[in-house]
Amino acid sequence: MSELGAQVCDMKKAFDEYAGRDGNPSTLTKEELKQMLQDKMGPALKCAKSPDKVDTIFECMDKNKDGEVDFPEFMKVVGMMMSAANGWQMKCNK
Ligand SMILES: [Ca+2]
Ligand SMILES: [Ca+2]
Repeated sequence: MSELGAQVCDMKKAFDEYAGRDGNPSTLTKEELKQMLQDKMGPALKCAKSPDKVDTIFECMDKNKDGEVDFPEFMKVVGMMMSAANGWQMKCNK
Protein backbone atom coordinates (compact mmCIF):
# COMPACT_ATOMS: atom_id res chain seq x y z
CA MET A 1 0.00 0.00 0.00
CA SER A 2 2.90 2.37 0.63
CA GLU A 3 3.85 1.70 -2.96
CA LEU A 4 0.45 2.97 -4.05
CA GLY A 5 1.00 6.09 -1.96
CA ALA A 6 4.29 6.69 -3.74
CA GLN A 7 2.57 6.21 -7.09
CA VAL A 8 -0.08 8.78 -6.19
CA CYS A 9 2.68 11.17 -5.16
CA ASP A 10 4.43 10.59 -8.48
CA MET A 11 1.21 11.22 -10.39
CA LYS A 12 0.65 14.49 -8.53
CA LYS A 13 4.18 15.58 -9.46
CA ALA A 14 3.57 14.58 -13.07
CA PHE A 15 0.23 16.40 -13.09
CA ASP A 16 1.86 19.60 -11.78
CA GLU A 17 4.71 19.30 -14.23
CA TYR A 18 2.53 18.89 -17.34
CA ALA A 19 -0.51 20.91 -16.31
CA GLY A 20 1.60 24.08 -16.03
CA ARG A 21 2.70 24.05 -19.66
CA ASP A 22 -0.08 26.28 -20.98
CA GLY A 23 0.12 28.66 -18.01
CA ASN A 24 -2.84 27.13 -16.17
CA PRO A 25 -1.40 24.62 -13.68
CA SER A 26 -4.73 23.56 -12.21
CA THR A 27 -5.99 21.67 -15.27
CA LEU A 28 -4.64 19.46 -18.04
CA THR A 29 -5.59 20.16 -21.63
CA LYS A 30 -5.74 17.28 -24.06
CA GLU A 31 -2.34 18.25 -25.43
CA GLU A 32 -0.81 18.28 -21.95
CA LEU A 33 -2.36 14.92 -21.16
CA LYS A 34 -1.01 13.51 -24.40
CA GLN A 35 2.51 14.68 -23.57
CA MET A 36 2.26 13.19 -20.11
CA LEU A 37 0.98 9.86 -21.33
CA GLN A 38 3.70 9.66 -23.96
CA ASP A 39 6.47 10.53 -21.49
CA LYS A 40 5.26 8.69 -18.40
CA MET A 41 3.15 5.85 -19.71
CA GLY A 42 4.71 5.21 -23.10
CA PRO A 43 5.26 1.50 -22.40
CA ALA A 44 1.69 1.04 -21.16
CA LEU A 45 0.29 2.81 -24.23
CA LYS A 46 2.49 0.78 -26.55
CA CYS A 47 1.31 -2.31 -24.74
CA ALA A 48 -2.25 -1.32 -25.59
CA LYS A 49 -1.07 -0.68 -29.18
CA SER A 50 -3.29 2.36 -29.52
CA PRO A 51 -1.77 5.83 -29.01
CA ASP A 52 -5.09 7.20 -30.23
CA LYS A 53 -6.51 6.13 -26.93
CA VAL A 54 -5.48 9.56 -25.63
CA ASP A 55 -8.78 10.96 -26.95
CA THR A 56 -10.73 8.22 -25.24
CA ILE A 57 -8.78 8.58 -22.01
CA PHE A 58 -9.22 12.35 -22.05
CA GLU A 59 -12.96 12.12 -22.56
CA CYS A 60 -13.14 9.47 -19.89
CA MET A 61 -11.28 11.74 -17.46
CA ASP A 62 -13.15 14.95 -18.28
CA LYS A 63 -16.30 14.11 -16.36
CA ASN A 64 -17.81 17.59 -16.43
CA LYS A 65 -16.94 18.05 -20.15
CA ASP A 66 -15.34 21.46 -19.76
CA GLY A 67 -12.51 20.44 -22.08
CA GLU A 68 -9.91 20.27 -19.32
CA VAL A 69 -8.99 17.70 -16.71
CA ASP A 70 -8.45 18.80 -13.13
CA PHE A 71 -6.57 16.77 -10.56
CA PRO A 72 -9.57 14.98 -8.98
CA GLU A 73 -10.79 13.98 -12.45
CA PHE A 74 -7.29 12.85 -13.33
CA MET A 75 -6.78 10.76 -10.21
CA LYS A 76 -10.11 9.01 -10.51
CA VAL A 77 -9.14 7.51 -13.84
CA VAL A 78 -5.45 7.00 -13.03
CA GLY A 79 -6.47 5.20 -9.85
CA MET A 80 -8.66 2.89 -11.88
CA MET A 81 -5.86 2.32 -14.38
CA MET A 82 -3.38 1.57 -11.61
CA SER A 83 -5.62 -0.95 -9.91
CA ALA A 84 -6.33 -2.55 -13.29
CA ALA A 85 -2.56 -2.73 -13.95
CA ASN A 86 -2.01 -4.29 -10.54
CA GLY A 87 -4.66 -6.84 -11.37
CA TRP A 88 -2.90 -7.69 -14.62
CA GLN A 89 0.43 -8.05 -12.84
CA MET A 90 -1.08 -10.37 -10.32
CA LYS A 91 -2.44 -12.52 -13.11
CA CYS A 92 0.86 -12.47 -14.99
CA ASN A 93 2.86 -13.48 -11.93
CA LYS A 94 0.87 -16.64 -11.41
CA1 LIG B 1 -2.75 23.40 -18.15
CA1 LIG C 1 -13.13 18.73 -16.47
